[in-house]
Amino acid sequence: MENYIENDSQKSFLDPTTIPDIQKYFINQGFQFQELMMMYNCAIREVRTKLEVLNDELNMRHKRNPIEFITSRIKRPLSIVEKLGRYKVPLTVESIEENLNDVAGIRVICSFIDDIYAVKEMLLKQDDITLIKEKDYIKNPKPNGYRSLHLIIEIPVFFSDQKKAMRVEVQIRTIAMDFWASVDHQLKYKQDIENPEEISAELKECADIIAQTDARMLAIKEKLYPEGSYTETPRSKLEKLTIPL
Ligand code: 0O2
Repeated sequence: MENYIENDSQKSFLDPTTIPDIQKYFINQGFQFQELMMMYNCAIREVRTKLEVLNDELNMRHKRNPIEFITSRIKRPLSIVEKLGRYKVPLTVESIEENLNDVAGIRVICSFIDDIYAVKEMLLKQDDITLIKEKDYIKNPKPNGYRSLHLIIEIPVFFSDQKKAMRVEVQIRTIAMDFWASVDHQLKYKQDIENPEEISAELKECADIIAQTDARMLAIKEKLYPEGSYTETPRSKLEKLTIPL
C-alpha cells in the first residue's frame, strides 16, 4: 500500500527532506503565533491587575466599587484570520501585531455611566499606559444603538529578554449596555431568523430605553453620593480614619 500520494508535488510536500524550508516556515509561524498569544495574555493580566488594584483601593476609601466585574478574552484564531482578510493585509504573525488592536480584549462593567469615565481617567493617568485610540460610542452611539467606551491602550510587558509594548482593547460599559450588547451579539451570529429587521428595530428601541434608564440611575446616584466621583475627591478632603486599639 504505497499509493497514498497522487503526484510528485504532493510527495515533495510530505517529504521533510525535500523542502524542509516550507515545514520550517510553518513550524516557525506556529511557534511565533503561540508566543504572541502568550504575550497578549500577559498584557491582559497586567491591565486587569491595574483595574483590580484601583477597584480595591476605591472600595476601601469610598465604600463602593466603580467596577462591577471584569471579563477578558484573546481573539479566536478564526476571528483573527477573518479580520486580517477584511483589512486586506498579510496573513502572517507579524501582520497580526501590526494591524490588529483587539487581539487582547478586556471588558470592564460598571454600574453607572460616570464610573466609566472615572475608570478611564484613572487608567490613562498611569504613566506606563499610552492611549493609542479612543472611540466613545456612549457620546456617539452606533446607529443600531450600541453604546460602550472603547480604548486601545499600549502597556509595556517585561519578559526575560525584552520589554515589549503590547496593545489591549479595553471596552468599558454599564451593566445595562453590556446586557444589550450581548443580546445584539447573539442576533449577529444567528442565521435562521425570519424577521431580522423587526428584531433590530426592537433592539434599537431597547437601546434608547436603556440609555434613558442609565441616565436616571446616574441622577439617583448623584443624590446618594453628592460628593462627586472618585477622582474629583482629593485625599486631603477624605475623613481621617481613627483605628481603635
Ligand atoms: P469580538 O467577538 O468582540 O472580538 P478597528 O479596531 O477600529 O479597526 P473595529 O474592530 O470594528 O475596528 O472596532 P470597534 O468599532 O471599536 O468594534 C470592536 C468591538 O466592539 C467588536 O469586536 C465588538 O466586541 C464591539 N462592538 C462594536 N460594535 C458592536 C455592535 O454593534 N454590537 C455589539 N454587540 N458589539 C459591538 P468584534 O471584532 O466585532 O468581535
